[in-house]
Amino acid sequence: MATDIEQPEVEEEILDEPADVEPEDSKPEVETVEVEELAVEDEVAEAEQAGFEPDFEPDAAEETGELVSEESGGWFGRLRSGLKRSRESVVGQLNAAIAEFRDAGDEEFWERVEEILISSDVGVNTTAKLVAELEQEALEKNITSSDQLRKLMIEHAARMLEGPVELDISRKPTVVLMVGVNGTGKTTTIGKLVNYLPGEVMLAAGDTFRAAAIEQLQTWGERTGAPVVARQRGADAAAVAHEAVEAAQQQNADVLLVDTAGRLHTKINLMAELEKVRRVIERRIPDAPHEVLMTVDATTGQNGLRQVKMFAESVGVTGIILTKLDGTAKGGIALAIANETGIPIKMISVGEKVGDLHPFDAREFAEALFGDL
Ligand SMILES: Nc1nc2c(ncn2[C@@H]2O[C@H](COP(=O)(O)OP(=O)(O)OP(=O)(O)O)[C@@H](O)[C@H]2O)c(=O)[nH]1
Ligand SMILES: [Mg+2]
Repeated sequence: MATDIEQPEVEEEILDEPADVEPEDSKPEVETVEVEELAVEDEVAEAEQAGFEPDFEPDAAEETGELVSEESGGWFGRLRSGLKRSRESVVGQLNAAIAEFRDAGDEEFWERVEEILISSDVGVNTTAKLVAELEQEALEKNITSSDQLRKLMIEHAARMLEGPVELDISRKPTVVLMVGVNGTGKTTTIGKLVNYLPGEVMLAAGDTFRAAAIEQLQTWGERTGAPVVARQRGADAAAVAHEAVEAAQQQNADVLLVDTAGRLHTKINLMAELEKVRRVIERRIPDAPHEVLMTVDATTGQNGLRQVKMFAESVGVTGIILTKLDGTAKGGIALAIANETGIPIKMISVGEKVGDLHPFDAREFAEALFGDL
């Protein structure tokens, strides 16, 4: 799994506060970093593939015959198709259970619902809360039909998922720091965000660690017309961030999206490096980064919740982007994150293309999870 990719330890010096974040060894290069010519589409695709191990395997979806297509009803259709495997397993089970619902006083029924939700990554705590609320309201309202109960479930789940979804891009420049575990979709999401956001968007190649990471971001820059501030591989990520903020200010950009290297939430030194990137940005613009967005791969299950907690503690996450919802069997992690961290899910990603990034809609998400087939 991508979350298990080993990263060599970061050198000690990276943990030091930069006395001056403008080392002499390499000059900042805006849009002109030395990379091999990647003009040919095939080579571009190759560069994107190189150096990382995507943990979403299209083949897995193909096997189930559930590879989503554009005809499946827009992004909501894609989300539903993506969750279809879960609808056939987890939510399918839920549907079967709900279909037999008659009596809110039936303890066995609620136990069954609990079991199913836990197996859908909703997690023990959040499941307990959700089921207790549902049971109480179902009893109070004397609900006896499956349809009424399903509506109640959707309502409660939607309420749990609701939060401010808007990205705060009111500053000029607005600085957005993109963080997350390896392979969760940071760089791809940044590429998609260029198209999604209004105004002039600039990118910072803050992943100086992984092979081909800089090229991957530059390819997105070429595709979307966004300038990319980059240095050579191995450069100090904080220095890149510093220069990028400066360039965004000088060039009057509306938004600066700062990519970062994927890191395991459990690696203390790598998290410290990220904190340093944040501090350096803050030093240049005191209220920046204005958004710290964290990509969470929806296919990683409950581990996603632990990731969010650790990143939030370390760099203060302002919003979650839940990715790979087209490839997951379990969307319940959204409920766990919303309930247990209070950090809003702001966007979802249902594929690898530019148009696959969408604002999060709590009610629609709840309907996709708990709606009738
Ligand atoms: N199916 C699917 N694939 C996605 C989605 N988002 C990203 N991917 C793919 O996941 C893989 C990893 O995406 P990246 O954007 O490189 O992830 P990252 O977090 O930047 O990875 P590192 O920089 O290595 O930490 C790529 O193959 C992406 O195309 C999504 O919503 N659905
Ligand atoms: Mg990346």
